[in-house]
Amino acid sequence: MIRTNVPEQVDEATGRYPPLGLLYVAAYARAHTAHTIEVLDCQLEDLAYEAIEAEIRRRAPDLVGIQTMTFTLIDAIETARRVKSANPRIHVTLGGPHVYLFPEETISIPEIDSLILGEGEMNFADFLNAFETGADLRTVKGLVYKRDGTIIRNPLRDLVSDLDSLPFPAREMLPVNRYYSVLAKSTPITTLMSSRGCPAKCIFCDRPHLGKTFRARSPKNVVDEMQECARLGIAEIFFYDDTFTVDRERVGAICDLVVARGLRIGWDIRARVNDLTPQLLVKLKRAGCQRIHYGIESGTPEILRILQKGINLEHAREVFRATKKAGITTLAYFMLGNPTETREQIMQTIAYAISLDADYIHFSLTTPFPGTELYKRGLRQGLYPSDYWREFATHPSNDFVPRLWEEILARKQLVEFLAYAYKRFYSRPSYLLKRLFEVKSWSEFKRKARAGLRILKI
Ligand code: B12
Repeated sequence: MIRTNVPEQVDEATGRYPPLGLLYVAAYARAHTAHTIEVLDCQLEDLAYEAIEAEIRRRAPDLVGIQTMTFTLIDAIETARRVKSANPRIHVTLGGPHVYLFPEETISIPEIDSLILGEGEMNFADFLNAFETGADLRTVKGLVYKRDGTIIRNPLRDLVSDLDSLPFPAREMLPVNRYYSVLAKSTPITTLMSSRGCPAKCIFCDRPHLGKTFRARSPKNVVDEMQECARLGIAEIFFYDDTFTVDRERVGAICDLVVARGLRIGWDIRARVNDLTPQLLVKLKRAGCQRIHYGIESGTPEILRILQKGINLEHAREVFRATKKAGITTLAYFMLGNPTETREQIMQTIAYAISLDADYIHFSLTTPFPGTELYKRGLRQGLYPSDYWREFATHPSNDFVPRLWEEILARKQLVEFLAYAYKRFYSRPSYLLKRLFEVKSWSEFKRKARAGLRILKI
């Protein structure tokens, strides 16, 4: 895995979350094909490559599909190599955000036989059937493959318009009770997506494989899945929607239904401060929402404008107050080292972050990801002399280090600011005491103390 610019201590401290994309693909293939489907979470099992190879030999599949983010490309390729070493006749297909961004580069890697671009559920099921019967692969939407040394790229499929029609992710194919998060009050946890796509225009984010158009599942369908999670013994749900709250009415309806069904399960969401009202916050709390992650990103209006975040800092402060008043835990995300950002503006962001009195803060160093407007801006203005993400996708190397936005401050200074920001926030005695009094159980205490100690060592 290439190193992200999040401190190792924060990364490691966070927990283990089920691979939702794979579980969606698996559930659909199980429901719509006659194939035997298995899912292996190598991260959860902490499998070294030798162990992955042994596992492949033991399970002897005909086809292996691997989920690939740009940050996990190296691991995906090494896994593909191990699959081929176990048995060169096993077909290896890759899906996920990276392959959508760099199809030609990825399919050119010798160990990769095919790619599925975009949402994988239907494309993968069609592919499995064509693969088995020897049908013409040209009919499989979203498929990229090689034939006699030529790359063939089939047309893409439209995004799924009725998300309610998809089966729930096949969580029970993995050991449900081993997933946890340092943020959680209880375990096991799971993740859930009640919508796909995000209409916001933030320049640092790109997820074209799921689209910009917001597509939501119905409140009934979402609460049915929450109920299934409760039946599986899951204690807490992390909603991984890009923005859960785009449609306030839908959020209100989900809350009403959770209450009407008497469903008792904890959950958290990711939201934009613009979408929430005090009334909705009270409703969310009543329905079991115990934590809200807000992307604030900067404590200065100038930088927010450049990032096209579309939020107001005074309003954000009010929303934090209202969230707290409703009895919901708050988590705020900030990015340091943005275009045109000066030392003073970074200090302003850190001061603003502390003044919000959030329960948790996540600081990271701005890293332009491939496909984002931010990265394109860096290329346009000559900050990056070459398209290094495409070069990495073409020649993936373990030594690759994602670039930061070093327009004004150099990497070394930015890294120092990041450490300073974490220390300033997390080592305040008032903060530590508050956290200590909130802990409800010995296991929660152990999880949080371990994570806290790691952060203080940054
Ligand atoms: C949850 C999440 C995480 C979790 C992942 C934990 C987990 N196990 O779920 C955590 C918090 C750890 C995380 C971390 C990071 N993440 Co993240 N994350 C997400 C998020 C919000 C949701 C992922 C998800 O569940 N999607 C829902 C499912 C349904 O979609 P999906 O996974 O894409 O799967 C579909 C298709 O891609 C396809 N598919 C996927 N896999 C496969 C496999 C096969 C074989 C097939 C056929 C199809 C297929 O079919 C699926 C169903 O339609 C996405 C944004 C998004 N909306 O997707 C970002 C996203 C994936 N993350 C991203 C990034 C950049 C990161 C970090 C680098 C951030 C950082 N600075 O540290 C780290 C990297 C961590 C690492 N080293 O691996 C980028 C990836 C960009 C890229 N080019 O790869 C995204 C797209 C966000 C963004 N726009 O910037 N992330």
